[in-house]
Amino acid sequence: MNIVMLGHSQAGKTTYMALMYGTLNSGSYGFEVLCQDRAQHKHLLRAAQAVLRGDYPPPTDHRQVYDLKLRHGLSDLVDFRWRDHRGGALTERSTSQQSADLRRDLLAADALVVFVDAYELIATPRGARKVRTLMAPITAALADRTTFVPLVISLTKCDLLGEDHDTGRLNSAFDPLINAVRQSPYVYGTIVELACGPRPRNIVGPVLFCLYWAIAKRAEELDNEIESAMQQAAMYQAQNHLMGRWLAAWRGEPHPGHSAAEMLGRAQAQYAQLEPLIEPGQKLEELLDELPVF
Ligand SMILES: Nc1nc2c(ncn2[C@@H]2O[C@H](COP(=O)(O)OP(=O)(O)OP(=O)(O)O)[C@@H](O)[C@H]2O)c(=O)[nH]1
Ligand SMILES: [Mg+2]
Repeated sequence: MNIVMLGHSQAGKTTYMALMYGTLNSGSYGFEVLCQDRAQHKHLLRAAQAVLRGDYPPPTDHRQVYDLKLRHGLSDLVDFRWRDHRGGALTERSTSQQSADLRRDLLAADALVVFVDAYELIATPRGARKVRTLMAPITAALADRTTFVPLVISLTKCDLLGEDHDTGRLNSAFDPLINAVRQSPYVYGTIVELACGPRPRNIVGPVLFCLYWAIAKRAEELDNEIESAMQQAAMYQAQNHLMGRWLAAWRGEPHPGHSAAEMLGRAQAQYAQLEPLIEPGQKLEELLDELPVF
């Protein structure tokens, strides 16, 4: 699963990535995120510890790709690739290679996490303008999607806003995108207020929202396959009488009893894949209960 992280330079993408890894790698919440690459693992943990001390990472100067895995107990749930675009990729001219790469990523991504500096958005007219320019290509690319994709709007630096900040005003900057998502049968969206620093807030929301939908989608596919295998098993079983067996032999088809057993075996194998997804899926639903879905 490809998760693409987007946002202007300085929006807080790399900071989030590190703190998300640090938080979930420790196994808190019953879920564990693991990075196969030992050097990246160490780098991310060090960066997460620094962020908790209020020490932020340097700007990203090239695209970073992390191969990660979500685990619950002893079950591996999802392998996912997390991409950190260099900031500014979105604002460059549409002829540039980066813009083309971005559109390709937007259409191919299995999940999208868009980062917006909430403090800049609220405090400066420039911040609101930047959000409009950022949202336009995303809204356009999502309208062209014909496959399922979760989308998270991550509002960063919410620790810099007052306790009683105007959430409605913050959210209204995304109305066109949110409306486009509501119209689309393929996109499942949410919006999360984040704080990355010594007093972190909502860190697991964006990543677990994306992974939850991937797991839910897989569970739905398996459920459909099990139902179809069970129906076929019942159909073969109904033909498993003297005349049915004779007809199958006459047509050169397999024994209906064997076909029914094969279909039951298939359903059982699919259930063995579905079963480990049920409990973590329910736990994720509880963890994400507070997030709006549009
Ligand atoms: N107060 C506060 N500052 C943050 C937070 N997240 C990021 N910052 C600040 O924002 C700066 C930029 O964060 P980065 O994570 O490097 O931003 P980026 O989106 O990766 O930027 P590029 O790599 O240039 O694309 C950091 O150096 C911090 O100063 C946050 O949650 N709270
Ligand atoms: Mg960065």
